[in-house]
Amino acid sequence: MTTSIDTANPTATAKLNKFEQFKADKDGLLVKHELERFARMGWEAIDDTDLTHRLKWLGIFFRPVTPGKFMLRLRLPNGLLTGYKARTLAEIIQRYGEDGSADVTTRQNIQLRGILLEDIPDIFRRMQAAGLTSVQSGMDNVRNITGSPIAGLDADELIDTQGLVRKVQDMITNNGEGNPAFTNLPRKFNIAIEGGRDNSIHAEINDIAFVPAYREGVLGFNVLVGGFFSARRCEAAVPLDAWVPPDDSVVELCRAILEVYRDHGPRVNRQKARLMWLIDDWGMDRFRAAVEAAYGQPLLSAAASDEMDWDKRDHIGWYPQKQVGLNYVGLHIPVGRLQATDLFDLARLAEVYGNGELRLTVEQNVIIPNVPDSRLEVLLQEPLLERFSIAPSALTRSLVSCTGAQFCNFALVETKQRALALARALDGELTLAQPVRIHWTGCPNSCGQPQVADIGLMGTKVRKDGKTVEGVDIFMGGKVGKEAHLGEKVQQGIPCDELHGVLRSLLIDHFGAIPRSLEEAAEPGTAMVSAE
Ligand code: SRM
Ligand code: SF4
Repeated sequence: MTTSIDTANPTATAKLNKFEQFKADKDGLLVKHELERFARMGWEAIDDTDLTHRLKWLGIFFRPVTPGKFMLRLRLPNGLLTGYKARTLAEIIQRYGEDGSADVTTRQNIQLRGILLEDIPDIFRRMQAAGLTSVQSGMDNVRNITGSPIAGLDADELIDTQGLVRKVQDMITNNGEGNPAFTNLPRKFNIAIEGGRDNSIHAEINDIAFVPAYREGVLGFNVLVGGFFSARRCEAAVPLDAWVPPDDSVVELCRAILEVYRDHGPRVNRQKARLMWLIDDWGMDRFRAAVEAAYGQPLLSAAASDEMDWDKRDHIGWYPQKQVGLNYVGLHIPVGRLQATDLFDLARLAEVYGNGELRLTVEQNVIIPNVPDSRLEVLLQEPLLERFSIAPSALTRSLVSCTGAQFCNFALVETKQRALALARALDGELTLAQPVRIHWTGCPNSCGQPQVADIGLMGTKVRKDGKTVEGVDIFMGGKVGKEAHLGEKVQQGIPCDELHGVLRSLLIDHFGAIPRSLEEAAEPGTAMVSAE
């Protein structure tokens, strides 16, 4: 059973769990005013709740795996970056040498590593000067808001979401200053605004998703709500039966849904606190009526169907834009990991060959847009593209991985390095007619989205030969793009040292992979598409 909280007083629950208690004691955002003091004190002297929880309201994550070296999670609405911003981030992590790196995340965002708390005041000043913020990016806040990474470039796009995504972020964060109206949600919250036809941002796994739809001939968005993954339960979003035009109505509807969730969302059990639990408790009719009341005007019913009718694209390679003579170039970043020198290089490429813009994808890759035809060939010869390829091999191409044991204390297994090594080894052994999307996630929290993958691997512990070893549960059947649906667990408890053989068999049996050894022995004329 869930407990609703008093609308007038968001902390008036009958029974407060530890998280609700510390939020009621002191809002996370308030540590903003203590950063200079924290920097002088050193992390060891900071109050434990401030250190391990409240700092996340500013995007500063204490990492128990690397105590003293913090992670900084940014907000990059719609995955938009510029060369100038990338260079600012590179300068920040450059100072930390081998400890400093940056990861492109599954919410088309960036997380910096190796950060020292004493540097935070200066880092925040530099970020502010570059138009960057990390505010409200962790804990019970709205995460980075996603949109098509080729918004404004795609000839087939229906709505350019860049401005709307930015406006929604500005509403939620008070233009990056921090907004106490939305810093005490019952739990984390995800919003996606899709303007293209291929569901590029996994609309179905967001708490609110806007998807393009024509209603009585007018283009706008149908609204889905309640999608989420958690260790306890994973659900695809369901229709709110609402349609909004592509204007400030989107911002207002986000505000209304967030207010309803903030004021009535369940707060007793954190495993049952995401938006879908409120919808379950109330039923959709009551939830919709409450949203309508907060919205302040009648909601139009949804359009009969949406316009997401394409298979999902991965944007790796180069493609002409809707602007004649311009192209976007999608670079594959292996498991999203970047070093300072990579960020400097990407900034340079964006400025020399494009118009200084960079875009990030939820597949943890980078796009350089606005490259004129005349500069494309030279860009493709740049040494960086040998590592960040536009034509990676089939399994490496679609590989996604969460942070895993290297930095995340929830992790049950190491993910990124293992994922890459296995994908490369299998690419060397097999040919595939099409990429197979393999997603790794280090624990049941599912940050690496194994449920959207062709093959999803979720870290677990396994008993083998009397010892506890790293292993995975295997998910299959995730479908993305049009008619997306979530995959299901098909095998469990596979020790990681047996995974190579298991994956090889799955790829052969279910995805038409052909061992290169057989291919080499085949008769001439039976050529297959190479995975490389
Ligand atoms: Fe996540 C918690 C990393 C996307 C579900 N996630 C965490 C923490 C913060 C745990 C921690 O404190 O160590 C991880 C930080 C590790 C680190 O040092 O990097 C973490 N999550 C990530 C990232 C970096 C994975 C990646 O490598 O890309 C992604 C950052 C996105 C961003 O830029 O904001 C990331 N996390 C996701 C997603 C995918 C998505 O949004 O599409 C999910 C599933 C979708 C969802 O939330 O509904 C996800 N993360 C979780 C959960 C489970 C939430 C729940 O309701 O139970 C947790 C645990 C929690 O919040 O208690 C979690
Ligand atoms: Fe950490 Fe687990 Fe999320 Fe991976 S899935 S980043 S291991 S919380």
